[in-house]
Amino acid sequence: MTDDTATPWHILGAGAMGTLFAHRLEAAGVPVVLVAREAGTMLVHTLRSANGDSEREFAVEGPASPGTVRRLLVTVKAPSVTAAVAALGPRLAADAVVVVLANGRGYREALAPCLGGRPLYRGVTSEGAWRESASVTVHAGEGRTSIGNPAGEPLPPRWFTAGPGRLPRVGWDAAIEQALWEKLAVNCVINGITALHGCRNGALLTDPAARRDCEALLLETVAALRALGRPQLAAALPGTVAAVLRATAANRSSMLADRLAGRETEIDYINGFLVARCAAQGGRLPHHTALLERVRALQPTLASGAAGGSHPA
Ligand code: KPL
Repeated sequence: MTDDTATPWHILGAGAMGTLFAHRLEAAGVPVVLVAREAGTMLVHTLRSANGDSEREFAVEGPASPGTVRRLLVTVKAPSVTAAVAALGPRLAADAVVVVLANGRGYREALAPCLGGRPLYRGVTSEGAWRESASVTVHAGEGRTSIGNPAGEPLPPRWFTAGPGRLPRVGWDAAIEQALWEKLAVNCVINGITALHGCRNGALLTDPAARRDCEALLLETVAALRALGRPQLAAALPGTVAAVLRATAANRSSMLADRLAGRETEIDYINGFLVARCAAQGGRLPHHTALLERVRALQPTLASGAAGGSHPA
């Protein structure tokens, strides 16, 4: 039987979120191995936060390194999730736990063959972190992280309580499907516009042109959520978006950060997912569709492996 406290967590994606969780897990006594595109020996890595710098050394494996993977936290960006997990597929233990912590939705079907019947756990986080360099991550703001099984699992499993559940501000969410929809809706309203206007989140409250675009998208998202049978989320969304914009006013959204770094964005997995869901019911979202096309036109067609969160400064 697996000893849950001694089982290492493999973290796929050594970007901002991956390294943030690597530090936090090890600080809680949970062993961690980073999985990068290429195997290395060790990565000496610094986490910079309001409490100062903390340095740790992590083992780095490549996808094809030897050894079994029993616990996998996937922190690569949405467009890279399926290929990254597929590359690791042969190493996954029969009872492996796979948790995806990435913005956006729409990779479940593509991932299913790689999981071979294992459940897909999902996480949602509001932790703010950005990558200063390959060896430094800045933890810009504390947030909450929820993990759960979208197919339904009311109580936290042992792997959770022995692993991520030991971290502060990380909880099991039996209603993770609701949290995923809420996060998707917030990202639909904020991320694309900030990428397009090249502005920080707070400008969606203060800059007239960005604010107009934001309000149009918000109204359309509220209508979409109602049409998709999520009236409570729809009713709460204006307040939720305003609160997120105030709390992250000085930050760059992850999509703006991707755009500025010349990486592929998550637009197809955020606004694209909502447009496709509504289209399947015969609904149209003209503002989301226009944004989708404009952001797609800005981006190179690159595969991205770097995970990120929200970026200040
Ligand atoms: O999740 C975010 C992101 O940037 O991806 C928000 C909530 C918009 C904060 O920046």
